Amino acid sequence: MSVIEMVREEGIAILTINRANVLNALNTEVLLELKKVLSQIKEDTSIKVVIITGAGEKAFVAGADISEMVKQSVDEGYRYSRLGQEVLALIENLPQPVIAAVNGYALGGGCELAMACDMRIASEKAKFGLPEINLGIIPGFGGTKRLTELVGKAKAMELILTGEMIDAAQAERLGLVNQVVKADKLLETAKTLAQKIASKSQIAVRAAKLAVNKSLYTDIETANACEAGLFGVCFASEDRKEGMMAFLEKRPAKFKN
Ligand code: CO8
Repeated sequence: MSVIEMVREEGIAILTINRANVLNALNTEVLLELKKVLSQIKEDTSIKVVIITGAGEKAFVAGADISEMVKQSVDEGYRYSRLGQEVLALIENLPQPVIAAVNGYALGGGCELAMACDMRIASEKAKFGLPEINLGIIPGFGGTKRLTELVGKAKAMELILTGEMIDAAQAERLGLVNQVVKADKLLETAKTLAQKIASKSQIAVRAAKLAVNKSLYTDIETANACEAGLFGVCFASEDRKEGMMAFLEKRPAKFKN
């Protein structure tokens, strides 16, 4: 059985990281497989939204695979870190929105993976943390930047410097997750969110994701220029005409793209 399982439900692709016996720890095989699957999804316009979750009851992903890392040379560790960063950038830059359905432990590289997704729905059982400091290292898959952006410097510092875990309710209060739900409602909630997004104009959805992402790493003038360009693309679309006509005719819009 593959370490990444993909199930398609209409326009939604559900990816499950499948190494439950080691709490879905990310080894090189998982990262390379994720890279392959995500590269295929990127080109597949029939997939409108992606959900990423972990196999089993206990973990989303409990981090990079420590038993693999312990054997790595400095050079191998560097390349491993760059591979992880590349995969997470692929998620962030995927045209389709990506939802993390966090079913349990999201630690270290697993928390970093969840943070690279556009939204996070967490089960009540989920736990988040960047415990790398306890291993004598620091986050290596972009976590210092993404956590700081999501929760602000002081809390990011506290979590990174103590390595302590927080529960789903604390993660929600910090703005690290969008919503916390009962464990047995997790996938259903993620799918409902995905279906809602999949029902919109996909030109507008992709433009919105790109505009929000670009705004994070640039100044307001550049962000506004980028937004205006993407707004123009939406404005030129058939979906824009349909969306506005449907409003005026008091009926649901039927988007084509
Ligand atoms: N890597 C490898 N194996 C793991 C990992 C992991 N990250 N996490 C759990 N496992 C394995 C355990 O070794 C155990 O295997 P076995 O049954 O063969 O003994 C199995 O999964 C079940 O785990 P536990 O028995 O430990 O389960 P518990 O319920 O007692 O504890 C915890 C659950 C608290 C999640 C615990 O497993 C734990 O602390 N795991 C490690 C968490 C961690 O430190 N994660 C961060 C790793 S470092 C990282 O992610 C860096 C990312 C950037 C890398 C940059 C590259 C250089």
